[in-house]
Amino acid sequence: LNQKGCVVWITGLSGSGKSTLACSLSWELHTRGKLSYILDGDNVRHGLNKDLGFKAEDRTENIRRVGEVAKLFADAGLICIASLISPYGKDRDACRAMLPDAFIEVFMNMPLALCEERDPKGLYKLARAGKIKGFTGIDDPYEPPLNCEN
Ligand code: GGZ
Repeated sequence: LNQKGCVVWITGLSGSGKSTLACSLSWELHTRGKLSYILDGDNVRHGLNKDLGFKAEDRTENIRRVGEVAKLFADAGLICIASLISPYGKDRDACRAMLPDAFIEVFMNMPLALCEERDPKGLYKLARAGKIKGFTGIDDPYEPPLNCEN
């Protein structure tokens, strides 16, 4: 395998297009003969992180575990694409610190109003109705990156 591993960390609101970008990036890399693997918040939360919810400590632990797994993939020589809301700057920075030379942070800079308009899973509607509490961007924080690579 003739490639150096790295982590591409995609952060942004729900519905901002993280998974779509992860998927097209993975395909583009594939067509160039590069091996990649996607770790998606929504998927990882069904397995490895199914014990975690959405309070601040749980999100922090979610990011920490995915960061550790992403590092393992990068050490193995893969391009690991992590796609999670990852709302807290300090949690993203802790992941960056694990791979200081091989961490590419990509910010999906999509206005909340547009994410909410798309609302692909109807979650914003539920959050506005008070049926989901602590939804990122509605009644839970999102800290935009200050040091992203895009
Ligand atoms: C944010 C939530 C919540 C709350 C469920 N807040 O658009 P989705 O559905 O498919 O992606 C969201 C996903 C977020 O998981 P992450 O692991 O990326 O979040 S974090 O990095 O903050 O740990 C959304 C769904 O889970 N979802 N409840 N309260 N998103």
